[in-house]
Amino acid sequence: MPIDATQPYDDNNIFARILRGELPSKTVFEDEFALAFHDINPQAPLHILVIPKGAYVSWDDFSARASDAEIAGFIRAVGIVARDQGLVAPGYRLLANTGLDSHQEVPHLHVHVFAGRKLGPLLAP
Ligand code: DGP
Repeated sequence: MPIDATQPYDDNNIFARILRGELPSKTVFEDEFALAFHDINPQAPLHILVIPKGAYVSWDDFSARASDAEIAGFIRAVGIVARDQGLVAPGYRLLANTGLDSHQEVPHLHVHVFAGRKLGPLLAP
């Protein structure tokens, strides 16, 4: 079910539980600000999720409330993940679903990194 991006943060959402180590994930990168792991249901040959360590529901929440250090750290982490995976030359797509119309399902900010094939037009018809 898509979530309302204006809802309060739910400490028991699935990505909060991954961050606490209560659920497993196939981690590809971790630092002070971010964790990156393979999506459980990949939509491209490579499909990684990058999440901030802090408790933010969505891109909206993060961009409004996160500190400058958290924002810089998170954006840099996304770039590091893409570079580490060798994606700069072939190219990749970033996506951050936010709220109901976007069909955001997990209420903890996550940036999708898609790569590994020609990704086609930006949006489904
Ligand atoms: P979105 O629709 O933007 O909220 O995408 C949520 C993504 O999260 C979706 O592609 C599937 C992925 N996902 C959901 N639960 C889990 C999980 O437990 N582990 C991992 N690795 N990914 C998950």
